[in-house]
Amino acid sequence: MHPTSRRSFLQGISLAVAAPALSLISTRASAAEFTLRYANNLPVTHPMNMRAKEMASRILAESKGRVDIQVFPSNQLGSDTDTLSQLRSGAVDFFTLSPLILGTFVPEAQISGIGFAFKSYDEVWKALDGDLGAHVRAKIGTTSIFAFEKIWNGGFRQITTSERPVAHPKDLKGLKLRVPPSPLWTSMFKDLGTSPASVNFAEVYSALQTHVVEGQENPLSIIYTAKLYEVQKFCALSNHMWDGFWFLANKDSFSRLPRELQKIVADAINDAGVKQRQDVQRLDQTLRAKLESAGLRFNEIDTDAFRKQLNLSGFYTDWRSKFGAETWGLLEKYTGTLG
Ligand code: X2X
Repeated sequence: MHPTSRRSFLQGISLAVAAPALSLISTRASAAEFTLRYANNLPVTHPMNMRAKEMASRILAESKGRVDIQVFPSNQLGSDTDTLSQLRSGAVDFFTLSPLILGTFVPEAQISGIGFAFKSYDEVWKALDGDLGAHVRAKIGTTSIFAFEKIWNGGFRQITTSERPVAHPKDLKGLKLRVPPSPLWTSMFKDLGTSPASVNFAEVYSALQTHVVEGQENPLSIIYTAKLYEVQKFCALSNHMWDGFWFLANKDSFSRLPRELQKIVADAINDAGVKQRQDVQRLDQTLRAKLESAGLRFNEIDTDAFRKQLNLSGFYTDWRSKFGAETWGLLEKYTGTLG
């Protein structure tokens, strides 16, 4: 195809379709000895992708052009569920995924998502850089994939809705709420009284826009960069759970790199993750004002009532017995007694 006609052809189709085509063009142009594909679910403007871009440049420079990490944002290679399968088979080399969605493959990974467990980022990083994170990474490492040491930041999650504000568990009764595909998410929001629907992130904007669901929950940095405020009216500052992204790799793909290149890649990924944590933390503090001026209305919640509801429903006792005393104990080592 002639370059000009290709361009006008691309203009005629949606960006979501055009973007992978453009990325594939750059794959073919790569002169590197090792070309590896990194997929994620977030928009290019999110700190995850800004740091990933910087990380890929560093890897290209430090490897003297031998390793080219190609970044595919916004679920260009498929939904999270699809991409996890591709990562397991090696069709995708790297993927950042919520520990809770990874829970569909490695159940123990969900432990960091227990509702109202972490009270601060300080607690989160101590636990995930400490024994809790090591325990989860060891479980992941028994499969065809592994997680790099430093988990990336999703953030503390907040509930948004289109029809009514949420301040108390009674406001959630019967609410059609989108949750990511993960047993823990569904269980928690069932226990909080909603009617949860598992929807991959790739479909969330349109599910909200067409009112297939009435609400969703995500950190402010994602509500902002994915423009969810365009299709939601209210935001409850619930901080009901912290979520992150394990930076995952397919073991066979990674082991094809010579040792010295493995080190360059791992160091750059972990360093980028630590910087990305701070970026998201900073955004958490500034985005409320921006979202308010975009029309989103904020309120606080009655946190004790939410915790009480989860206690009464048996959420903590059920999940404690599912995870077992060892894994649960590693969480409580950092959060104090839960439930
Ligand atoms: O799917 C979501 O809501 C997101 C983007 O926060 C996750 O990756 C879990």
